[in-house]
Amino acid sequence: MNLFTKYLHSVTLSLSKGIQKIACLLLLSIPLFTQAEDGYKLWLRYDKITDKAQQSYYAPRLKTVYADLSDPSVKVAADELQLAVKSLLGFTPVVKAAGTGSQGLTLTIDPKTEGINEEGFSVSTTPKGIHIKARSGAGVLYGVFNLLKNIQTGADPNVTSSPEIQRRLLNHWDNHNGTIERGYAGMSLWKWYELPERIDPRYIDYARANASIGINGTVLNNVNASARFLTHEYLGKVKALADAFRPYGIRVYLSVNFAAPRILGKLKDADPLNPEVQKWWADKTKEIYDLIPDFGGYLVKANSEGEPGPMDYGRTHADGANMLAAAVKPYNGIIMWRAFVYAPDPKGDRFKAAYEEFKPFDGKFADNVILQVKNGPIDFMPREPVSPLFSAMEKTPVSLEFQVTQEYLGWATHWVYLAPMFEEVLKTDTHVKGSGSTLSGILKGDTFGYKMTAMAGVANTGSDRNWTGHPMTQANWYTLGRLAWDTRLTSESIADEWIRQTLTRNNAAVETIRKSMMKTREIYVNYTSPFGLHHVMGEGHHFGPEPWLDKAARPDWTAVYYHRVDSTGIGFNRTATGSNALAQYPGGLVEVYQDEATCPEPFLLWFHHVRWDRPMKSGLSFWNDFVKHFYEGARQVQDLQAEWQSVKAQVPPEIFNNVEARLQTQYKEAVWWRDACVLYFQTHSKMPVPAPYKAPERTLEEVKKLVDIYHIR
Ligand code: GCW
Repeated sequence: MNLFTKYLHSVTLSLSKGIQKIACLLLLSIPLFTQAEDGYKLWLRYDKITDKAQQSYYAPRLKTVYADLSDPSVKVAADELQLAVKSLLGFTPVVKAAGTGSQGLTLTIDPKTEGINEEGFSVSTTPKGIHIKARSGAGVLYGVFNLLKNIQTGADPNVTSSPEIQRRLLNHWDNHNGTIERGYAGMSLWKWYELPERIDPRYIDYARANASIGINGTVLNNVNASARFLTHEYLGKVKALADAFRPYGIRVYLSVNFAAPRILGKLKDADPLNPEVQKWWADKTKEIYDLIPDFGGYLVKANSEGEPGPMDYGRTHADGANMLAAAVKPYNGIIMWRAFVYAPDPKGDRFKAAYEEFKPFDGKFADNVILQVKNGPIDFMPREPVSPLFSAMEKTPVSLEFQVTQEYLGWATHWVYLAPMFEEVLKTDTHVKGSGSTLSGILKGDTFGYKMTAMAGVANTGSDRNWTGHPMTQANWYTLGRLAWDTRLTSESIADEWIRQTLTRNNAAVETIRKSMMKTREIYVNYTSPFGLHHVMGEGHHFGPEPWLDKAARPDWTAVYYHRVDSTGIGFNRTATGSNALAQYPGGLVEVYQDEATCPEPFLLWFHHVRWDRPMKSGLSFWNDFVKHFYEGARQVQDLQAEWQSVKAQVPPEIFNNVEARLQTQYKEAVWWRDACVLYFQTHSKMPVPAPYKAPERTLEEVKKLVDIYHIR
């Protein structure tokens, strides 16, 4: 080898070494660029089916799909099947025109199908095939998603089902600038500046996820509504979203600003009895329906927390709602009028406000108005008794608003599975027509014969890759849809199916995770608000403990207004000797709560001022039991940590790490809650922290400083 060839040789060698290095680096970095299981796919992961019996049962039946693709919902159902079956069973079904074969999966719309309602479906298996029948395209789509769920959970695919509630909605509190009121999972999903031209593929995944759990409506914007959403420019953007969601059976609704005729229309007022105002709404509504023929209607927060409303002009809620109802009536639209209304009254009881405001108008609302009521009388606390309005409005349909985003339940760092809370609310016996009159019976229309029914949840979604920030709280979005479809479902069964589709199908791991999930809400209650303590969170941001808060812009935004602590005890007397809010309930429910001796302990401080030395069921004094709950609650977060560690090998690593880290934060914050509440209430009870618990090492003054970190003052 001469010198030159030697030189060439070494150059090539080092070059190839360099290339090798680059290749190695590239290989190593691939995982950074490919998508790990990070939660983006939600419960639509369609993890491979490994069970041989299942494979051989489903494979022949799913090879061919017979469907009439001219219906847009059937078309997306067939698309979903292709995507899902490829992933579940490793092949892509062939889609053929309807009626050309007998073996395989048939998707049929038959408006005369009996035994189901407009959105219901039936899935039935035969020796050679599977048949999905429905009265509408949306029904077919729901049937397909139900089948896919049952394949993944190993359940019987033969199901006939219809939704119990007609309108099953997400309420987004999203603002036009991309922020989300009480949103903890990033920014808004809606990229207003890109719309209407660009449809982010994420909108389609959002629609798929919702359709898979039966959600059929979305209110796109915050109830503290900017009038901007009603401009022609924005309506074009809303139309683009409505068009994208329509095949998935999802209608679009808007929150409206009651003063829009003044703000946008430059009218002198927004008085609902002013004919010019009425005309403005009629014209605006026509403009909307010209663009979006199936537009759902308006959601309205009026005369609440500073929002404009009919009372600004001496009119009533009924005047305001009925004026808007008349505008949407020609198009079959509806008005969802929120009952979250409470005037500041230092001597009053906010608990009573909504009932006092709306009860007199029962029967005075137009027939396309539905009153939207939060589950509890105050505001989405970790545990509330049900709002007395549900049993009070016999002639006005009432819908339920849950909060899926965890404004008062630890934002996106605390693992709280909300299904047990939703279930507790829905199964509450209101006693309105004797015992057994559950809240779900009222919502479904059984109790008072409503023609219109609805259930809504304030969304916990955002631009985070995994949609909800905390991977485990995807289950809360899932729950909302499932329960609005079927209020009889149990929290356990919902958790089970969610875990099997989202995290793992390993039975032992499913059981561990499900058991953890089932405990999370009570654990949160234990370390933040045992025995019905409520509204003791940080001012404004509503995070962390601030039970000492005694001054705010309104008295009913302080903590002391609610817990009424003094040297004798704690709790709000809402019986006849106190605010008498209890009297707003039907007699049977009054009986449940009115006697301190028999009132269920989880609701004690909602209705009674309880003495520190009151004996509890546990045998402990109230003070000792109260303190015990804070300590045990914080300790139980450590149980959750250990249980989560035990499923490490069974869940996708990125999700595992995410939850593991959030649990560390949760523990830290649970201890913060514990120390803050115990130290503060102790200044009133003057009683020691009972053994075996050790008094917090930090002082109350030290703990008080922590909440300021969250204040944006
Ligand atoms: O819970 C309170 C929230 C407000 C919210 C309001 C409401 C949208 O703190 O942020 O405003 O309820 O439900 O209208």
